[in-house]
Amino acid sequence: MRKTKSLVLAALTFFSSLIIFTSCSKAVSTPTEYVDPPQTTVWSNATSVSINVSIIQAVNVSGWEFSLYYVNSILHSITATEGDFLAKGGASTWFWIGELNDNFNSTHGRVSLTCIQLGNISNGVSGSGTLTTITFQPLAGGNSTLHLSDLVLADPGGNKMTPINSFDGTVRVLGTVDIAITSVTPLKTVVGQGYSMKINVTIKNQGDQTATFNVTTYANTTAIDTALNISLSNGNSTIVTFTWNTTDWSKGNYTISGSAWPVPGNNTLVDGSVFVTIPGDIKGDNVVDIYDAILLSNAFNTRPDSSNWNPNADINGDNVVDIYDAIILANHYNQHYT
Ligand SMILES: [Ca+2]
Ligand SMILES: [Ca+2]
Repeated sequence: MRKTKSLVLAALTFFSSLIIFTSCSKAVSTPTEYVDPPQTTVWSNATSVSINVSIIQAVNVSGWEFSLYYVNSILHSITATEGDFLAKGGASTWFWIGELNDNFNSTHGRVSLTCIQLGNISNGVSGSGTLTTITFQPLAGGNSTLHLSDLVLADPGGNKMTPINSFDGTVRVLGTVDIAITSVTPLKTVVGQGYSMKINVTIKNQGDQTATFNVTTYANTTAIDTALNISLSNGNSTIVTFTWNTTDWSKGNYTISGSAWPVPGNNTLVDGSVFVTIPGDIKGDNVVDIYDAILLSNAFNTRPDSSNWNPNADINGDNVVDIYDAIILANHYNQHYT
């Protein structure tokens, strides 16, 4: 048993050494271009962000060329400058920006660059260095891959070298989060104690990235209802309907507000008030009497799309003023409180 284990261990050791040796020998012989650093993080309101494209394990290079693709809703390419690599050979160099194009296609921009040694060159450049520094302006929150493509390395004889390894990079742009409650609308202004009512809250994402947040509605300072994990893309609005069950709430006037959390900035709106009273007190004057009966009668058989709809007369909140509301009113007739 022990012998078998030792054999397995020996075999594993042999194979891992083989893998390490193979990958090392491959890495040493293959020139590799990479976005440097592999990941850069920047705020969306920064004026610019620069990244390098660098090379290692170069051998006898006299010219290089590549394209780099980026997400054009996240980044705008501003400029590119030559790095130190090819100038290390001592000869003059010619650096050419073939393309700084935000609109390569509907989603991506492309930077295409070329650099060669000038004159009658016998020796290229070996080793490592920076090929170029590319500067972008961040546009909006999100991630953009920086994809290296169409890599060319040439020797002084004008021969193309292969293979070339490459490693892409990423620019992560942190967008601004700006969630605003733009309206808080209680769907009735008078509610019978013990009944439920709806509150519509309109929320707008004024930032530059999709945000996920929660919204809580309040009566005075006490929470009514919370909607969790609302996801809203930038520039868009949504209406969330909350339910306020007034059971266990005292009679009286309440100021209604909505608040988004956790988000930075001013995200609370106080808008509208609701009077909690005896069921049937449609008028909201602390007594159920003939005036309330008249208001109910005026709205009898209506629904929310009716011209004479009175949401306060829909005492049980089922979107119709009918006999059931009249019965509730009758059951509380002549009741009052101070
Ligand atoms: Ca009344
Ligand atoms: Ca009703």
